[in-house]
Amino acid sequence: MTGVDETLSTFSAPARVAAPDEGISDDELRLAARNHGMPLEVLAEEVTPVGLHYVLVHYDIPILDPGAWRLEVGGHVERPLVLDMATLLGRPQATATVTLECAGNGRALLRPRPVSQPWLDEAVGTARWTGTPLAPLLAEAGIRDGAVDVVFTGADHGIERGVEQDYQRALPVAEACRPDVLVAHAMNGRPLPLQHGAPARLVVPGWYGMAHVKWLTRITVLDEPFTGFQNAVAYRIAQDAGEAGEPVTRILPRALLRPPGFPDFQSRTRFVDRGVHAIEGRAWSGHAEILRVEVSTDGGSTWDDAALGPAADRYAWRRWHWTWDAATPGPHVLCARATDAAGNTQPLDQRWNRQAMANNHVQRVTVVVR
Ligand SMILES: Nc1nc2c(c(=O)[nH]1)N[C@H]1C(S)=C(S)[C@@H](COP(=O)(O)O)O[C@H]1N2
Ligand SMILES: [Mo]
Repeated sequence: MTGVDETLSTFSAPARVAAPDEGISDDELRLAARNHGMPLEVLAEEVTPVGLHYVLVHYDIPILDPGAWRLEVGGHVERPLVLDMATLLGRPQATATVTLECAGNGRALLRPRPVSQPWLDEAVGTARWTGTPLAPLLAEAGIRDGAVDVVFTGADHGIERGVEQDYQRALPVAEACRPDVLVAHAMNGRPLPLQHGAPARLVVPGWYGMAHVKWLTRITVLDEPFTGFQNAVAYRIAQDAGEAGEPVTRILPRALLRPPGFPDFQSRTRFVDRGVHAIEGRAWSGHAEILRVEVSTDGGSTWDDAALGPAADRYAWRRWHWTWDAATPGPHVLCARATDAAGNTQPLDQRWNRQAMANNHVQRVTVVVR
C-alpha cells in the first residue's frame, strides 16, 4: 500500500456523513449509475441471471487478456507458483451456488447517511460459481510456519480517501484454507463477464462481497497481519472516524420479498387488487442456515411465519413463501425478517455505524390494496 500523497489526497473525497437534510449528492449518483443492484422482481429466480446480479467496482473495470493472464502464488510459502488459464482450467474443478451481498447494502436508508455507494436493499445476487479450490493450491505452494494472513490482489488500481492502491483484501489463513473457497473462472456456466472479475476471481462463501476479490492476479501469504486499506480502514464497523472498530466478515441474515403486484414508475409503490396473494422471497445468512422467516403487513408491528422452501446449498439463499389475504383497501407496509440457526436476526431499527457496514434492517415495501 502506498501512503497518503498530498496532491492525490487533495482531489480524493474523504469519508463523510451527509447532513441531516442533505439529498443524494452528484458523487453518490455517479456511483449509483456505475454500480447497480439486482431488480427485486428477479428474486423469483433461484440463480440470478448474469447482468441482473448486483455489481460493485471500487475503481475501473480492468480489461484483461485471458491468454496473457497469470496468477502468482507467493510470499511466505515454500514453492512460489505461477498459473496461467490453461493450468487453472486443468486443475480439479468445483461448482457452488453462492449468494453474494455487498457489506454496504442498505446504506442509503441509514440516518444520518454515510456518503458512499448509496445502496437501498438490492446489493445482492446468487450465482453458480465454478473454479478450482484454493486450499490445494496453497498446499502445493506450501504455506510456511508462522503464516497469518493471505492477501488477494486485483488488477484494478485507484485512490480512496487519499490512499493510492491496488484493490487488495486479506483473509486469515484458516479462512483461506477452507475447502469451499474457490478461484472461480465461470459464473452460471459461462466464462466470468468483465464486470464480475474476468478472467478469475476469489469466491469466499458466506462472507460479504468485499472478500471476493475480482480480476485476481496475486495471492501472497504473510507472516504478519495485513494492514492494507480495505482491511484496516474500509470494511470496519466503527462509530467514529479515528476508531479501529471491528472487521466486517460474514453476512448477517436478511430476507427480501419479491414486491407483489405492479409498481408506480417513479415511487415504486406497489398496487394489488383486494384478494389472496402469494408472497415469496429469499433469505440467507453467512453465519448459519436460515431457520425462520416472518412476514408483516403492518410495518413490523405483528408477524406471521412464512413457509420455507427446500434447503439450498449452504451459502445460497433459501426460498420462502406466504399467503396474504389482502382484505383491507389502502396502503400496507410489507416486511420480511429472517433468523438463522445461530440466533442472528434482523433489526427493525438499524444500529448506526460510520461506513454503514453489515446493515441488515428489515425491508419495507409499500403496497396499496385496491
Ligand atoms: N478487484 C476487486 N474486487 C472486488 C471489488 C473491487 O472493487 N475490485 N469490489 C468488491 C466488493 S465491495 C463487492 S460487494 C464485490 C461485488 O462483486 P460483484 O460485482 O461480482 O457482485 O466484489 C468485491 N471484489
Ligand atoms: Mo461491497
